[in-house]
Amino acid sequence: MRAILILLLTFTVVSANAGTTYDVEIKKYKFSPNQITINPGDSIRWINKEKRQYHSVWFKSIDALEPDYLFPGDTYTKKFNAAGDFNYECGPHPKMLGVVRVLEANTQGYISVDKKQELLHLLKHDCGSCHGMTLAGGLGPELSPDSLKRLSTDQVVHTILNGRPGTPMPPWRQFINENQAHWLAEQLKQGKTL
Ligand code: HEC
Ligand SMILES: [Cu+2]
Repeated sequence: MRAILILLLTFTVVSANAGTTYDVEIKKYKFSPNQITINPGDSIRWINKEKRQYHSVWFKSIDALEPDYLFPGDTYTKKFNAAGDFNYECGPHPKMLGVVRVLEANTQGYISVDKKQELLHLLKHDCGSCHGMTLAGGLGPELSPDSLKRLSTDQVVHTILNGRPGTPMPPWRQFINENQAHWLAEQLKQGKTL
């Protein structure tokens, strides 16, 4: 059971490294979210969710020509390999603005909003498979601010990264780096896991 879990996780993480695609909706003359932070190699897919209105996604600093209009239901996908902040707008409605922030590869110490969401998702689904979906306990103990009071943040980080040998608690070092484990430990200790 543990082997299967690790196998599944390996697959998820490997496919994430090959580039993740994030959706941005176009609705009511707005890009939503209008600011998104991604890693190099990730892609954004814009989806026109309007009932009637067409729009475009135009990176004037990258694309000399405005790309085709997106009619309701149309999508437009763009991959970002270089780090930097890339502003875009809608050709027909220049007040519709957005920005794609592409991080430096291997940025240490900084955890993007999307990565944080990914970690919270992992917490709910993977940690939750043992600790309970609401982290109230299962095969593994409850993970609440109260139950973790007796452990320092560093001890929680240590447990996440190395597991508890001789118990079902597996090490997560392969999937979660030290910064990320630290951030997760803080969320757990503060009960900010939703
Ligand atoms: C395969 C089951 C399993 C999974 C998956 C799992 N845990 Fe655990 N976890 C346990 C068990 C069992 C313990 C209790 C170990 C012991 O007896 O000391 C534990 C203990 C812990 C503790 C120490 C709690 C305490 O009060 O001492 C923390 C913190 C923790 N896990 C966090 C996590 C996080 C974060 C994840 C996901 C990244 C995770 N665990 C995934 C089974 C699991
Ligand atoms: Cu528009």
